Amino acid sequence: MMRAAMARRCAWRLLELLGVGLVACPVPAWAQQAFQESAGQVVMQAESYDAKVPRSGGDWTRQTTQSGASNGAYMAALPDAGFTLNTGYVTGSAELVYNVLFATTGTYHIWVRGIGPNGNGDSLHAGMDGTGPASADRVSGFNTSWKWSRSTMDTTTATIQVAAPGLHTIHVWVREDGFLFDKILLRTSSSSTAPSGTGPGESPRVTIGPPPDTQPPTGSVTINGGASATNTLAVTLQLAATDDSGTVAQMQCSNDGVTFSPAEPFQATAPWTLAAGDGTKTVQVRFADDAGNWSATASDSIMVDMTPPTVTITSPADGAVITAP
Ligand SMILES: [Ca+2]
Ligand SMILES: [Ca+2]
Ligand SMILES: [Ca+2]
Repeated sequence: MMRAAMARRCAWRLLELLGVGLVACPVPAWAQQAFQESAGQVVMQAESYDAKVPRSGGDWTRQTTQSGASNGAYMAALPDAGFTLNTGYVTGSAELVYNVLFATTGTYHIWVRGIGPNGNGDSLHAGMDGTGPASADRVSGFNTSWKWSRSTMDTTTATIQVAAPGLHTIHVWVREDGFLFDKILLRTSSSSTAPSGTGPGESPRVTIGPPPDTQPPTGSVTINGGASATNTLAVTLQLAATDDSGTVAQMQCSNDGVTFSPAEPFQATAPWTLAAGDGTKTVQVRFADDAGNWSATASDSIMVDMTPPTVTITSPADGAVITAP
């Protein structure tokens, strides 16, 4: 799986290097790889993005011509055609996405290394989990040589809140085209001392499996193909169930909804014995996926009538003597 993911990343990079008009890398429902935050810090090369989304005619383009970039490469907001977007950038500006596995929660200070070639190309927006909070927008304070900045055009420095550990996405959007974005560093330290030079090395990447399956299957049961009545307690159950991410592995049946049969492998049809006696009988069934999540019960009912009809002759009356005409 990891090799496939790496191959896919490489294929995207190759397309980009070949100058093919790169389409948005699909953002997976769960990330296969992520940068690993540790000790309250995570560092990403701008060019090590996990996904890239061009918007409004602009895009982030990998370049190597400007000397002094960390890792020899950076992402340029191009074309430099006078684009500026102060609000609505989440859906209106070209975007870079970084998967990060956070272990440490709290406030992170955002440091960006970049170049603003001119006053109309020296800012960007940052955010987390697909949102652009006001605390991280309008990051600025760059000049015409590589510089780390966490300043914003507002009264505060750039921060985001990581409320829960686990996988999050860090986002960067174009605010002004022409900006050269080299590296991003997030740290819980509020120190005003910028990283020196090209800053610390890029954080390691870790592979993350899919999230655990917590959603039980949903299913249904039909007795004797939906017949309304039967004259025997031996019936056949038709069963159907699906699961969101796993497979339907087991099932249990019950005549009272309290005591269930031992769990058995799921099957589409199964013999079953109804509770003794005539009357309406209900069978309840529940299903489990291969992660052991049991569903709510599904049910079906059938009328049981095992008593043969009684034949009573009312005419001619009992004892009557019929004489041939
Ligand atoms: Ca510009
Ligand atoms: Ca770089
Ligand atoms: Ca499931």
